[in-house]
Amino acid sequence: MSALIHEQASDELKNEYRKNGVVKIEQVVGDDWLEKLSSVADSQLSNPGLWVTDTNPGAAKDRLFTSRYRWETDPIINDFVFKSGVGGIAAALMESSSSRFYFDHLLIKEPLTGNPTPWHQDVPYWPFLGKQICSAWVAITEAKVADSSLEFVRGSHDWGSYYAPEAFDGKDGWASEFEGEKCPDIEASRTEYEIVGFDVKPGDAIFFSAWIIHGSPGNSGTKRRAAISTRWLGDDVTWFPHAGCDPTVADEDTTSVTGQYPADNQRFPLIHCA
Ligand SMILES: O=C(O)CCC(=O)C(=O)O
Repeated sequence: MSALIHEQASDELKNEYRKNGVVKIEQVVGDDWLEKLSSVADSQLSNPGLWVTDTNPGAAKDRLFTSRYRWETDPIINDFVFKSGVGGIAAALMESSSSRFYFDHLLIKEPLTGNPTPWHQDVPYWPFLGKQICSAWVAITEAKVADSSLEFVRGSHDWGSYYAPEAFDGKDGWASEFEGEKCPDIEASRTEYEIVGFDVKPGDAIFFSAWIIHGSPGNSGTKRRAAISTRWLGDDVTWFPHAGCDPTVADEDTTSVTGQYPADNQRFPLIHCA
């Protein structure tokens, strides 16, 4: 099934997204995309790009690997961003007339990876403000909550919180320049929160607000867990560079002006417009 079929997300899905901050949509992309995305995962693991986190370079086990911002140079990722249709679904769920693209994020956990993805909110990592910011996390492989899939604190996108970003590999990187409140230790007090997780099959997508608290365990399974998250900006978004945010696109790289809508077609291309 093609993502274009979902472009006008149903009212039910929009309501669920508005209320919970997250929805899963099955079979958003088909085998043609999955084959290409798997080949990108393989080639990134052996020949990583510029913006990489890698806890165990070269290893086939116990390795958390992420690679960001490949869309400008990798033709498969570029095609996926412009042609897969996920940007249209993102706009529909955010109830935005448009979506601009921010960046792509390949996320791989090899078998028996210890590193969890820490519980976090995305928006403090990024140089934007606005309620209409979301991710489309597309599963390239199967993933189960028990082993490696994503979990969310339902409704936390509406808490009005803005918690400090934390590096996925636990190291002191750019995120540590942020000064602010830490995300509560959700893992230590799971019963105090309404946690919802999603088992996924290859091609399923989880769309979630950049404000929702989410995380994942390592990978206790025996197979690779791989996904690609693409990041989408809606009508109400403004440019907000700040200390501790992702340096892939910094203030000097864009024509965007602080406090204004980021109409920079080079850096943040308009992918969907009603
Ligand atoms: O795949 C993961 O474990 C983390 C994904 C995530 O945090 C994101 O896409 O924002």
